[in-house]
This record gives sequence, structure tokens and C-alpha cells, in this order.
Amino acid sequence: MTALDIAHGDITTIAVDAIVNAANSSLLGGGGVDGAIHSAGGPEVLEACRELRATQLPDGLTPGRAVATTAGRLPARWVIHTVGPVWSRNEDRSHILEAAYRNSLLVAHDLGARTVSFPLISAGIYGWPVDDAALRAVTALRGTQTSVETVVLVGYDLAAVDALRRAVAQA
Ligand code: AR6
Repeated sequence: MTALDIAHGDITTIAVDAIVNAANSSLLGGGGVDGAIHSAGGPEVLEACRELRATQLPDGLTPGRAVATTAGRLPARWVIHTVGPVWSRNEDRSHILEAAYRNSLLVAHDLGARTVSFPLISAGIYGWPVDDAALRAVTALRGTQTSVETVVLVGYDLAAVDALRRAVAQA
């Protein structure tokens, strides 16, 4: 069974085999955790993303899907890029958010990663309410069977860490 841990702070400083990036469909970088991962990983990560766009993903990465690259200078071996949905008041997109977690974990499994860290996908620039984002994360990760031994859910601030703790107790 996969262990689910919670950590607080900058995901780029946590040593794991694979680090999940809350990217956008272009895969060519952005702000938030995406910016932090590209900046800590260095130009090799962006180069690998450009290569993926030129070969396998000419139209970009669809929300809910996941794909791996090198992690460059990060302590991790791989970055797993996924794209969460933008929050909508009018449309339930939670299945896409849960798919982003599930598919990222499955990519980690296929790579043979034993430890994987996740940010709270969609809970920043994409506007997803933090409590629900945490609940979706825990539900999707617990519902996915893999050989990954430990998943670390990373809350950037204390509000996110509290939401994750509540989600773990509740889900
Ligand atoms: N470590 C851990 N968590 C972080 C870090 C960090 N260094 N930086 C931010 N967070 P966001 P999204 C948290 O906006 O909502 C980018 O421009 C943040 O507090 O990074 O999925 C992409 O290119 C929040 O809880 O991702 C896309 O265009 C969570 O990570 C867009 O943002 C996710 O916030 C994706 O938006």
C-alpha cells in the first residue's frame, strides 16, 4: 500500500524520485510551482519539454494527462508534468483534477519511481478552492493502485498543509 505523507514548503527542495509539476498545456513553463520547478531544474527540463512538443505532443498536453521528462538539476530523477483544470463555478471539472493525480501516479509507477511528490494541482493560478483541491488529491491518490511506495503531498503554505491534513482525515 502506498504511504501518503504531507510536507510543508517548496516542493523543489524535497528529495524524491519524481516530482509532479502543475504545468499548462503548452509545457513551456509558467508561474507558480511550474516556474519554481523550471528554475530549479534548469534549461534541460525546458529543452526536454520542447522536444516532447516537437515529437509526441504537437498540440500540447491535455488537462488530466501526464508526461515525464528529466529533472535536470533537481534532486529528483524525473519531473512528471501534468495539467489541472481551471476552476469553474458553472461546470464540474473535478474528474479532470482527479485524472491529473491518477495519471501522474501511473506515469511514476511505469518509470519505477518509489517516491513521488505532488503540489496541490490547480489550487493556485487555476483558482481551485484549496479544501476541495486537497480532498480531490487524497481521494484520487488513495484510489490508484501502484508500486510507488511513498507519495508526498506538499502544501506551499500553512493553509494548504491544514487543508491536506483535514482531507487525509476525511477522505
Ligand atoms: N512548492 C510547492 N507548492 C507551490 C510552489 C512551490 N515552489 N509554488 C506554488 N505552489 P500553481 P495551478 C503551490 O499556480 O493552479 C502556472 O503558470 C501554490 O500555492 O503553481 O495548477 C502553470 O504554467 C498552489 O497551492 O498551479 C499554469 O499556467 C499550488 O502550488 C498554471 O500556473 C498550485 O499552484 C497552473 O495553475
